[in-house]
Amino acid sequence: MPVDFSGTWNLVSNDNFEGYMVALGIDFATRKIAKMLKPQKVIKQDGDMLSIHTTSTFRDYMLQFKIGEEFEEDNKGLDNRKCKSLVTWDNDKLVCVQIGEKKNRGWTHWLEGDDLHLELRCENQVCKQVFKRA
Ligand code: VLZ
Repeated sequence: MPVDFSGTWNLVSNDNFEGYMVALGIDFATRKIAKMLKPQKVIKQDGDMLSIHTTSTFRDYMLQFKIGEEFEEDNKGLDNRKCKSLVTWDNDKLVCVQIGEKKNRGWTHWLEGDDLHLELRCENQVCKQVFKRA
């Protein structure tokens, strides 16, 4: 296992979350609330098993998966579109491909110094988030 993402992480920057939400078709009122949020991620990594719990004052999103094994993702509370998701290692980066209605959908996590980085992709939009340990 090249990297351990386990820990509690607080959002410190969020570049183009608006564009990402527009690409996902999130409505205006929800976007207005969501872009003010400072979500926290609680990540538990145990071998190939991962859980990523994103929490905020508005909505939470829980993801559990095994690296290398495709799973159904419901995106409940986000855009609610189901997709087939697969998370794999690309060197020290954890890459998720979310196959479904939206083109080029997925995300990548990696560590840089003490920070957790996340790139969220949908269609032609890229959101870049940085988290620091709580
Ligand atoms: O993260 O796909 O860490 O799922 C934002 C919740 C959660 C706030 C964003 C409410 C999840 C938003 C991003 C309302 C529209 C994501 C993955 C990588 C794990």
